[in-house]
Amino acid sequence: MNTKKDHNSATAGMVTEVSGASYIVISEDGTEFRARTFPGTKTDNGDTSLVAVGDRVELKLIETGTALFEAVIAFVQPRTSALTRKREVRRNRSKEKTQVIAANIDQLVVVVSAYDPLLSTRLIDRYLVFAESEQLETIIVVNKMDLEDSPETRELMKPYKALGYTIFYTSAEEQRGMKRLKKALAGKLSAFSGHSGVGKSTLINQLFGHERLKTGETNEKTGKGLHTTSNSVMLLLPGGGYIIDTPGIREFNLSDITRENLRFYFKEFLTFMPDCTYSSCTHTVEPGCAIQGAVESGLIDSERYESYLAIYDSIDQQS
Ligand SMILES: Nc1nc2c(ncn2[C@@H]2O[C@H](COP(=O)(O)OP(=O)(O)OP(=O)(O)O)[C@@H](O)[C@H]2O)c(=O)[nH]1
Ligand SMILES: [Mg+2]
Ligand SMILES: [Zn+2]
Repeated sequence: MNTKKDHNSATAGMVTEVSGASYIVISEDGTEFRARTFPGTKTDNGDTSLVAVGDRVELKLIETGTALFEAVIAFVQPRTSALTRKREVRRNRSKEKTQVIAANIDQLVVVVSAYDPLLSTRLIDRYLVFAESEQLETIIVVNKMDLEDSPETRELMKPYKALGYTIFYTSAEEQRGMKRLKKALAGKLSAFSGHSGVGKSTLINQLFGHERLKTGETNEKTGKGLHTTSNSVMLLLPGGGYIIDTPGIREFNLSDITRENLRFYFKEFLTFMPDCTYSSCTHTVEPGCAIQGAVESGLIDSERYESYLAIYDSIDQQS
């Protein structure tokens, strides 16, 4: 058992759970603390969430006794990355605030299913654009392979393999491919994301070998209502590494992706772009476009290019 540190001593840790203004912080030696912020909490992270799941923080421990909190957060370390979403400011509905869903993520795990819902490469491409724009490492998990293990499924994934993305074929139902996935998650902070129903929660429960997501919502230690309204939880994997189940991409803040910078997030475009006739080429309709040329000669996958056009069209020109 871990013993609590001395009164008033400082310690460092990572936020694994957020519930309103209270946080669970796990210290480097594995001790869990209930913590809160206070007016003196310092950060250089700008005008976003003060504290988010995944944040590395410095704690100042306080006298516990019967108090609900065991520590205050003195300092929030600068974030290496932040998955964010836009939220209306409650008192001023026309205003939006950037809310951090998860900080310091090492990799995005894009989960799709081979069947039910049908595998959509358009959706994969949207996730990859987002991951590239955030400079996140990405792995793709094709789940429910027990339902549809056809050559077509692997054929659809070929362009992604060629682009260097790691792909795992799994069946959470039949526990296939789980060992390799577990290995890829070890020692990292990973965010799971994907369409509803693809099996994210089932996969995560399989990784734990028991139903962890439900128990994650109620804290075994305190047994208090503190965690019932929790909206994101980071789970420590038995083999090391943390995972977080995030909302789908519709919830993500994509406002940094514009018609002008979208081209850079299709990484196979980069080598061809300098050869376009017009330096301002949007790679949509221009004559002498090297991207369109590469698509025609099969050097760029035509489905990927279709995704580029679809995302391009979907981006509001004003934003
Ligand atoms: N056949 C089969 N069914 C699966 C597999 N993985 C999950 N399912 C089923 O798919 C359904 C959805 O799974 P969830 O794990 O809840 O999906 P999710 O991605 O967490 O969905 P949201 O929480 O809505 O985003 C459940 O009925 C699961 O039992 C699998 O590998 N094979
Ligand atoms: Mg789920
Ligand atoms: Zn072009």
